[in-house]
Amino acid sequence: MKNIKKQDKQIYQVIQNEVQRQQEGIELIPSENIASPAVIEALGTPLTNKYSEGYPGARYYGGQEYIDVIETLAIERAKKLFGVPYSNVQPYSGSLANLAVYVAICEPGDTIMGQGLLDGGHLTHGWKASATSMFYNAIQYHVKENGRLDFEEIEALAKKHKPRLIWVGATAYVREFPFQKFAKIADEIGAYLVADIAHVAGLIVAGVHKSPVPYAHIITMTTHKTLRGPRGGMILVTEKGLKKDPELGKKINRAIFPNLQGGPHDHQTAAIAVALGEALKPSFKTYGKQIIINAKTLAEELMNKGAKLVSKGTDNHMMLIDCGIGRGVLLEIALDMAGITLNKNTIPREQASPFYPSGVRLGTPSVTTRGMKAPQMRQIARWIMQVMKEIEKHELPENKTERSKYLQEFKTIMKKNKELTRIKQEVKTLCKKFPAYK
Ligand code: DSN
Repeated sequence: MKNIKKQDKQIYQVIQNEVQRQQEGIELIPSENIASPAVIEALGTPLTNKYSEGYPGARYYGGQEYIDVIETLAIERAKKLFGVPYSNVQPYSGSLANLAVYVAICEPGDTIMGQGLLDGGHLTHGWKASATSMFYNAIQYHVKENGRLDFEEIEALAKKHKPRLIWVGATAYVREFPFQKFAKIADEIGAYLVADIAHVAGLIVAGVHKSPVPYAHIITMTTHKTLRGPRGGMILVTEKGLKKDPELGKKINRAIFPNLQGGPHDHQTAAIAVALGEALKPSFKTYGKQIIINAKTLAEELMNKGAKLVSKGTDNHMMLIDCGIGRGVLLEIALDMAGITLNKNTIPREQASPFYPSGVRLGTPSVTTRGMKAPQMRQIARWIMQVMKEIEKHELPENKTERSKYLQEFKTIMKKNKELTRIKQEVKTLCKKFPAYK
């Protein structure tokens, strides 16, 4: 970063601080990962200077001879990796990929169905705060008390409301998605089944979770979660999708550009191509397997030590700890002070609110990338439980107006907590042995 250092010391210093934070801390946010140096290099190239509205071979501006090669490589690698006939690698991120699906296959006002946000679903699957529920008639399905999808409800809702589109996929769901079961319901009512595999794409590529390709018509994902690429999104159309509508690929292309986006981010496309190249290597399968081994080990150890896990474990890369009503935020803050990052999250049947929820969400994609295995997972579980003990006596005020001030005071108290300072030092020592970047 010699040029930033010379030209803009302020930004240089903050970037350095953030890189140091990533190096010295344990990242457990399950939607985050550590992109490879090659991916980061591709992001920092002059490809960012180019405008390329359109698609390879059919652009609106000149000078595309190399950009076309890059985007074609990304498209072909995505098709090969997932075994599909069609891919679009231009979505700026997952939300835009999902919005493009609506634009491609629905009319405004159509009925759609997705997993509710408080039950682990994504905003763009029709949650009330998302534009998707303003433009479409969104029906939300839920999970049962045990945290598993409620198929009786899903089937009943599908038959009653006959949605045009059914989403399968989530941001906070710890079990494997039974794509086949969803397909049976969707096929019966003639709905499009769209699998949003943002969280589990890397697990599917590694072969440790079943692929939705035989069952879904369309598949969307982000490229930066378990897939370990740069930030970005992708849309795939399956053979099943093309059978339902041979124009589906073209409709998706049109929905991304010109309906929703302008010029693609070519530096991002190059970085996605690099990441897909990495995911095509056999070593990525080993990585995906290890993510799950690590998650199961971490979950077991947390439960052995008394933590209450939603659904009593995990099938994937993440888990949800039920911390008690409204207590998730306290654990997030205290762990931050100990150099361990995760996020507060709602749990099924949430009794608090999304802003002060009862759970935390954590996962293993990043720590697995760093090379950590079972012994480190057990150590992380011990640290989490120690931090939980430190916050035992603290309570979020019931009066909502007092909460923000209380949390400021709580942060100050936690900053001075000797146990947290000690853990932070131990975390740093462990992280040195498993560098995020060498
Ligand atoms: N923000 C993502 C996550 O953390 O899961 C979902 O879009």
